[in-house]
Amino acid sequence: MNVNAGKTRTGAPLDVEGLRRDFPILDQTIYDGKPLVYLDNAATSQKPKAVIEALTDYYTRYNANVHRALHYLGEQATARFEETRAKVAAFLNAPSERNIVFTRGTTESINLVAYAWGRANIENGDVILATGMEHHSNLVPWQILARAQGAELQLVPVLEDGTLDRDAFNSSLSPKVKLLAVTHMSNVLGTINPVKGLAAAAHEVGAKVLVDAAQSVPHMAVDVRDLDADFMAFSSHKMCGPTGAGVLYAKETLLESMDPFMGGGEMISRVNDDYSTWADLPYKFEAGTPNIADVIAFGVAVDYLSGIGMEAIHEYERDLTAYAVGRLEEVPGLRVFGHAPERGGAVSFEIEGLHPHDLSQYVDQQGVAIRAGHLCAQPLMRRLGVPAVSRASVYFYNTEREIDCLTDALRRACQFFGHG
Ligand code: C6P
Repeated sequence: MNVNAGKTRTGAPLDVEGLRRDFPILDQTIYDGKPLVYLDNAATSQKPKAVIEALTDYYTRYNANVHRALHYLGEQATARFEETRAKVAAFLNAPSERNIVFTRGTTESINLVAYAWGRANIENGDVILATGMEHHSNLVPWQILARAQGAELQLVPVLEDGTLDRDAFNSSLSPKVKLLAVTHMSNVLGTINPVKGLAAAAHEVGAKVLVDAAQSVPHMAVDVRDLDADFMAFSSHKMCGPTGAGVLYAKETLLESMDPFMGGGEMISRVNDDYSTWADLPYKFEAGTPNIADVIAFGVAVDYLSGIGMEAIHEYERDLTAYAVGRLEEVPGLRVFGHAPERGGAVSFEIEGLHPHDLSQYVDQQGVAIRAGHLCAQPLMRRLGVPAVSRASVYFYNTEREIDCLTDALRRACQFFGHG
């Protein structure tokens, strides 16, 4: 297994040990001296020193509100804040910074679309098409919208191998479908959905397409123009940035046509006694003081990932994930959920007869952090026939040695609980 297949921009293999040194948190032992193995990256990634320092730097050198202060500090803060917008636009190959709205994260971005676009565009009898592998964040806002507007929410089924049922998708398409809301990469199955093809088919019947990119943008090169997404949502904290910052990308014509999501300071052009006019894009959708420090540090995270190269990260993780699936399946009684040919590094599994919470607590005692639960995907859990799963999820700083630690810990868990 060649886990060094990921190549950086210079063509050199990914220097994983070097990259790990950028992450102070990884260099520690926990409990009675166990080296920390962090395999819960789909929940949130760790942060490199440069990102942590950017936060301190903002608060120690140029803390000020943005877009309003005419003093030195305010100008510094505004410039750095807006630099992140330009970096994010370039990272996604978006046409301009006007397409980039800062939010608190994926969940808020999707809710923004559900309220500001959905309430004006979804009518009684319309269909919203989502899939059976959506995170609750890309499902519950559509349930609320469908109920409010008298629309129908349909879910494209998931096949046994963890891919979408393409035939069912095709036969669900009709002019009644006004929105396709689809995850780019499943946080449970790891499946990478063929979003470009799905979007093209949805566009043919006149639907708009929202891509939940919470798990894809951190791990692979994503080009919004190539995918032809109308809306795309993702979070900073899963891509080496701080929590509390995220992005809604949207096509400019759509943002122009939409009313604001929230009213308040910053999002207005003129406020009369009884009505107001709105600020230019994207500020129309950024009411109130934004999360300045975290957005600035998010820009540093984007630089950090760009410096490594998203293709290199994706390739490295593809090999590491294949290694992880192989090693996990050697554990007696263990079943991995999802074997899509195109997949990312979220690997969910069960060991027959062992509760995922007991399992994750046991491996935690061995120094290995994984996640257990329904992973905010209860409809998918029902489809898989389980109440919960265990999940290991990798990032570019994880190694084969850490996967071995996980599998050793799982084997010990089996012995401890009297299995195998
Ligand atoms: N999934 C996980 O452990 P927020 O919380 O807004 O940053 O992201 C929500 C979200 C939306 N879509 C997908 C596909 C996601 O994976 C997540 C977050 C975490 O799987 C926390 S439940």
